[in-house]
Amino acid sequence: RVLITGGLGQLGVGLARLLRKQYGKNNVILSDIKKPSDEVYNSGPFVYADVLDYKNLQELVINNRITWLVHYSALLSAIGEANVALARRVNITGLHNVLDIALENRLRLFVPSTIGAFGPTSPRDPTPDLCIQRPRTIYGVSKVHAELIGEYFHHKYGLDFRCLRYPGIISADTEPGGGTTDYAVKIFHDAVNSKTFDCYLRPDTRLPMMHISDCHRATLEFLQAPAGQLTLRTYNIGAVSFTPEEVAAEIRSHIPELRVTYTLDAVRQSIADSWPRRFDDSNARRDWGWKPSFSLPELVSDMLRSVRAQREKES
Ligand code: VAH
Repeated sequence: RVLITGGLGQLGVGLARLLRKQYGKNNVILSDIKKPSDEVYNSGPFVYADVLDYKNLQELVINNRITWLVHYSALLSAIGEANVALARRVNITGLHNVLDIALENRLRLFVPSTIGAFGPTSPRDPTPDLCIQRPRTIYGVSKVHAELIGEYFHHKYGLDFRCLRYPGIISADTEPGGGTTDYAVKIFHDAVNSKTFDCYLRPDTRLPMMHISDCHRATLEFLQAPAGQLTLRTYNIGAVSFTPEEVAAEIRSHIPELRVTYTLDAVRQSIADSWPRRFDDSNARRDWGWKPSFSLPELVSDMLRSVRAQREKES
């Protein structure tokens, strides 16, 4: 059975839906430290779980016979820079609790890493799996630590630790939570609602991005990959890579009147400028058959369709 921590963030509910299709509704338990919507309560088991409370987590894992743990609890890039002390507690102490519990209970542990695990001295275009990693955010530092200590637990104690470095994830009906790549989600809502969008990054800021469906499928396929196929325990996964002006141009092929202005946010621009421009994910493609399915045109038309459908429902 699967436990997802931080389940009410951008990714948890959608991943739970996919895993429940595969393994049955009652075999996937969503958890977080806040109250979910009625819809989430009704979609399958939800429990309170605080990754800073070791005993609470240990009790949950044992009482529910958990065998896989997906650890989504974390403060992401810009949010973490605004609260470094909390980001350190959740992203590092919380991770240590989860590692110890995974080891003690012999769980398969999935921890996401990120394009943010690279920094200004990493090769940026493309960024390979193995290279210099000196990130300049507490988020990136904590995720490099997660990669290193997770791989250490794997090699020393045999923990089945698995880690994917996610690009910026683009979703229509779930809020992103980090702040740096989030412009690429808001642009769709603003294009549909007001046909004007103010972007906090420069027009030529290229970042690796991925449709949320590709992210969930990659996570499931990687979790199901036979251990013998994995030559690494941490993999980049790529899909598309675009700039604000490129995604705006693609949206204009559907909404020609879209007007985009640029009001720079220096903090988020400096974070974006330290991140990869494109991912080299050849190891994931070779070892466990990773292949994205949403190109930029497909991502844009799917996002506009979803945002319009949401607007219909709300109106
Ligand atoms: C952020 N969307 O902007 C998140 C994610 C890799 C990007 O971490 O921080």
